[in-house]
Amino acid sequence: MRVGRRVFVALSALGALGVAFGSSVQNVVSSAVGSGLGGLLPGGDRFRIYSITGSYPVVSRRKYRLEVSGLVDSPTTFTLADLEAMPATSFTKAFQCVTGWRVPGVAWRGVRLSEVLDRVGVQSTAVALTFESYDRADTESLTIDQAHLIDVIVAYRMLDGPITVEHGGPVRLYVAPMFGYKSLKWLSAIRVVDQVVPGFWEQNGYPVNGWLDGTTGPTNPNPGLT
Ligand SMILES: Nc1nc2c(c(=O)[nH]1)N[C@H]1C(S)=C(S)[C@@H](COP(=O)(O)O)O[C@H]1N2
Ligand SMILES: [Mo]
Repeated sequence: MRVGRRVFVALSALGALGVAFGSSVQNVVSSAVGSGLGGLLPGGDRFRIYSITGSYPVVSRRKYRLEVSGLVDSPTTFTLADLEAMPATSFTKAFQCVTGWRVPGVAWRGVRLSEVLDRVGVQSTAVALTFESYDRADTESLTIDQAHLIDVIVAYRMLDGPITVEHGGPVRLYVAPMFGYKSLKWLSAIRVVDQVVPGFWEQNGYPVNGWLDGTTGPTNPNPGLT
């Protein structure tokens, strides 16, 4: 489960600043770009801030839009206020990157992805979702079944505040049962499609099904869920 040198070189060619896979490089990068509130946590329990593009797309809370389209009955564009007006879910869980770093006790709040899907009406031919980012670089995928897990959320709060721009705010995906790369930042669009389309990290070698326990599926629901 590692991204090879070829990929790292490709990323560098793209001007990647925030993505590095050697731990020493990674530490340099995380201190260089800052690590938000995670930086206040003791010891090694800190977020590394990742950005494939080397910069952060800045989208204001007022201008933020989430477009949901594809195999749905009612294609819908959600504002942040729309998302905040929907039933909210909050829980706390460790955030884990596949490269080994881990941040315990991260608080999240958002709306379940299943709730968003119910609003637009997923059609019977749907198999998977693809996710797009305002960075126009990262993409992700989930099967329809994975998208209905109760701890897969469209998140608008993290670490007890609005999600900061470096952490993917105003809105990011948070796929609690999977490694961090599934939790796409700066979420701009969700398309309901008829096949799984591997996302950016998967095209570079990470498993499409990024379960934290390395097995075939979640073992137990998130105990911290409220
Ligand atoms: N748009 C976008 N989302 C992304 C990434 C990225 O580079 N760009 N990196 C992923 C990876 S590998 C991880 S571990 C987490 C890191 O989240 P953080 O940057 O908030 O620490 O974001 C994920 N989502
Ligand atoms: Mo990651």
